[in-house]
Amino acid sequence: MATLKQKLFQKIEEHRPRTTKLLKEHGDTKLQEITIEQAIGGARGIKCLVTDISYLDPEEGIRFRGKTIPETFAALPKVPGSDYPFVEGFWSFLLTGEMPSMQETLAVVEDFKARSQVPQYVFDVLRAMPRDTHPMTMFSAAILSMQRESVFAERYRQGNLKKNDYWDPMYEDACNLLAKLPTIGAYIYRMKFRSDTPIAPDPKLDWGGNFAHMMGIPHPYDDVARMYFVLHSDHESGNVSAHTVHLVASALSDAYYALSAGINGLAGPLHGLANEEVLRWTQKFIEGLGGKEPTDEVIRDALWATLKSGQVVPGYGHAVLRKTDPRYMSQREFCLKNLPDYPLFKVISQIYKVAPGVLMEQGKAKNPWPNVDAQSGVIQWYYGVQEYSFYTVLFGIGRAIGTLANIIWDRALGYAIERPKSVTTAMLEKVAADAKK
Ligand code: HAX
Repeated sequence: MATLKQKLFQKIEEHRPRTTKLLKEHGDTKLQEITIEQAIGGARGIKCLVTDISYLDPEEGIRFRGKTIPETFAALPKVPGSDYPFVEGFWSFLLTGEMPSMQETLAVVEDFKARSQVPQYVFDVLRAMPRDTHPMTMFSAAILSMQRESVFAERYRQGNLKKNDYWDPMYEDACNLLAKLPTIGAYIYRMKFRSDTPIAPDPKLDWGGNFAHMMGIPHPYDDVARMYFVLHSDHESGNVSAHTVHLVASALSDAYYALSAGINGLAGPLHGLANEEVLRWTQKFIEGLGGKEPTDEVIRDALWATLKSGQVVPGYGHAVLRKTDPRYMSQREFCLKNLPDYPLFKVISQIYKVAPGVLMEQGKAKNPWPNVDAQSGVIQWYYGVQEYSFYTVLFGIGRAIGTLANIIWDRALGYAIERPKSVTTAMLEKVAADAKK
């Protein structure tokens, strides 16, 4: 049986001629025209990134390597006794585009175990930080602190690494880093929020199962972890975290620098931190009810109060999606099955009923429907993770899977250092005036 790395290499060699041909024979073919609105408005919709790992259709939502979320979950090898798949198998699938067999998946599980030991200095770094430091800051710092381990940086420094081989040490860094992230995340949680009582990893467990074990939360939290990490892994390349990882790595910064930077982007309230904001908003709303049942009218008023104070409604809207996020639906289905009568879930569902109408009435948001973050916190809360500042770390562990898979392929296909062009406002004004003539 070929190892994942050998299989990946075969896929890379098969793929390379496609990229070379596009560049050499069709490099000057126009992809689209760019408007002033796009230049000022966050490069929205500008097609200037290439990835085969996932694609986000505005109506349908995400597909991983061509598969929808339900198709992905259905096809991946499952952890024995669980409804959810091995995250390790998903990693293999994202990297190669081929669904791994159980045997191939278990080989990745073993490979990750061999790479999973976190150096003591990482814990020392975390312990040296003030205990009230945000968990995302800790997570990013822990990743960055391990940069000295980078195989890519070391091999590049040695001066004999060829461009065609860049993907190889990038693969090593990505696997070494990924294997350690559950331990780091759980350590931050237990250190900060469980009276500094870290739990050692269990070498018998898979990546997701071990995370649940180290969090100290029994089954079915292991399934929650597996589901959560897969759902949050990738959302094509233009979102802030994925784009940042890609951008930083394009300078041939290694995976540690790149992922740490991406995590910093994920920490923004318009991106990953929205899941924290959703719970903050909802809990404040529930407190304000003073024990009364929320009616649609009360929810409507609270949403309007948020909008009128100039804030966004967290968990709603999306830069690309134009319908309810299938990642939201996937988590909603989990809630309907496992916690249908949980009061917080009922409130979240009621907000789902009311918020789109309010946002449509306000008329600003192009997408009034919920995104992934509107539904993820309630599951954590139900299983006892009620410290919502931790939620984005969970997102970050998942996001690492997609972004690291991407930068391995970036190096394999020789993608260039990223360098979009800027213009001045006066230049835009001239273009606008010339267009009117
Ligand atoms: N509440 C209030 N106003 C909203 C809104 C919301 N949920 N979503 C969009 N708008 C507003 C925008 O702020 C913008 O207002 P201005 O014209 O005054 O600037 C206007 O509607 C048009 O924005 P848009 O084109 O629909 O949305 P963008 O592509 O600019 O932004 C965001 C997409 C996700 C950032 C946006 O919808 C938002 O702020 N949502 C709330 C925060 C959130 O849930 N973020 C998580 C998104 C998913 C994700 O990345 N997860 O990690």
